[in-house]
Amino acid sequence: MNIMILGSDGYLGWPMTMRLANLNHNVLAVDNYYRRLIAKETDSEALIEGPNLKRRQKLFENKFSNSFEIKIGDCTDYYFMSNMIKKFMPDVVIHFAEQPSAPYSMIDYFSAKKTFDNNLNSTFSLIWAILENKPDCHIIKLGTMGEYGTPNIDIEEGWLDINHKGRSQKFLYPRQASSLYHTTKVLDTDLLWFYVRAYGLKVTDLMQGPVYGLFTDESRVNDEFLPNFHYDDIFGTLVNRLITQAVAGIPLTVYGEGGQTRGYINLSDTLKCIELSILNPPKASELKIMNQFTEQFTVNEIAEKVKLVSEKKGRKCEIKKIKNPRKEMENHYYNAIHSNFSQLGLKPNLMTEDILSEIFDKVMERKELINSEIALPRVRWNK
Ligand code: USQ
Repeated sequence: MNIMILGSDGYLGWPMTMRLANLNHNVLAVDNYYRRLIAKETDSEALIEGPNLKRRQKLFENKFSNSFEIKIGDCTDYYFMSNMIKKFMPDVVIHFAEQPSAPYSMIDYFSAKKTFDNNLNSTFSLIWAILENKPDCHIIKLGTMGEYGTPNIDIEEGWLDINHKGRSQKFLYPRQASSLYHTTKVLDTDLLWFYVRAYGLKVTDLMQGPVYGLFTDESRVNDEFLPNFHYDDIFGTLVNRLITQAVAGIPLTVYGEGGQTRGYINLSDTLKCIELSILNPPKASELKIMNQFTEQFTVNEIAEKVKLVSEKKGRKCEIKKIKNPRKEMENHYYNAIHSNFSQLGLKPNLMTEDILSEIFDKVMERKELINSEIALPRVRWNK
């Protein structure tokens, strides 16, 4: 297939680019290095950051004898997107090209505005470029479990059957996000759903939980192929952050009571889920929504797991509850359904001691490069 990946330089985009190229698809890798730029601007550089796409392409070709094309540009620019789609005629577009950080979106007006403009306009220009040039293309959009928030009822996969005064209808499951970043994902879903209804687009919207890890079939071959790895408070996700803190010998930062529950997924399973989505496209005029995580934990449970791995390696580890910089529920009901991907055949890589230990060892090799100052929260929701 012709597969276009928007956001190919990212934590998920880069491993996905290599995987699909190795599965012999024609892959077009698209990025404008925006995440690298805002990471620099906020003093949040990654612990592991590969070279640019051009240089990675060379390394990849040498090692795997496969290749992919590259286009550097801004996905919010309709003309850029439209020309690219007209030329490449994708069967599938995977849309990762969004500002991915909740804390970044909450720094100030300017970071909020950049998040809003980038995330909404990349989706909007993609929709129109597809409508006008390749309307049967399958759009796979990365959404987030955070769109649902933490409701006091079970979270279904995208839709909810409502019975009201004797009549019933299926609606999008209610969404109430707890950061501006997560809210842009809610708005994306609404936009896509409108264009699916109005013009018959084919869309898969993936509600993904926090991703962790470093290893995929390709990145195991050589460190040159590792994805970027953030551990700072702005771009780092929980598991990767806590592992890095344990390596650095600083207390693990549990925000508030630590009862916050989320659905987590290993990086290698993210790739598998997207491969399964490619193989199981929606029909025209269908919005498929799948909850993309494999198991749910509280922050406290994850901190205990990391502490155990660290101590088994002889490294003392302290867990410290600190004032929560975010506005979120700290003890709440959480039961999210995630059976669609199992039904499609996903065999999950769960968060075992071995899996955490392998990440720990790789981070340990870079221990001297960790800057403990950026591990502590710098962004607060309450001004
Ligand atoms: N947390 C801590 N200590 C930390 C960091 C985080 O207790 O040092 C807590 C947070 O308060 C939150 C939970 O851990 O309750 C998860 O935080 P996170 O930073 O790992 O995840 P989040 O901000 O929700 O965002 C991440 C990705 C985002 C993705 C989302 C999926 O950055 O791109 O969409 O995970 S989800 O969380 O399901 O919405």
